[in-house]
Amino acid sequence: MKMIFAIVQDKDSSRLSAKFVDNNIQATKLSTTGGFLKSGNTTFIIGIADERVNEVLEIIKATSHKREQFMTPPVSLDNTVGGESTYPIEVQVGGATVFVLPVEQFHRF
Ligand code: 2BA
Repeated sequence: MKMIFAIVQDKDSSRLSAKFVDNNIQATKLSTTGGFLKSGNTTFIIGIADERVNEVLEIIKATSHKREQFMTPPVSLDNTVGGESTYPIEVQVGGATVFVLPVEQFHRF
């Protein structure tokens, strides 16, 4: 068995949830915050049999889209490096960031 953590954009999360239900894939959905953009994203936790990992990855891949997003870096208080004015920078987010981990034990009590 494997544990899949998939971090996706909020805009893709409803469609991905629906795909998991349609394909009988059990998942838990968490509201999370990206450390860099400090904006909301969604993390799915999926416990799945080894032989279904690729199926799950394909669904995540097909459902998660890359998007450009602008972020304004925080104003630097150190004016020795000329950081008193900041400009928005463009950042590419996604499709999905996915971790696949081995599961030592799985219990349902
Ligand atoms: P955020 O941390 O908000 O990052 C959003 C996007 O900003 C990233 O997209 C990346 O393109 C960019 N970015 C992140 N850190 C950067 C930096 N120090 N300098 C320049 N650009 C930077 P993604 O790579 O697609 O990541 C989307 C979200 O997935 C991340 O949101 C974070 O919540 C999660 N994530 C990505 N890599 C991770 C990792 N190694 N461990 C845990 N979570 C991760």
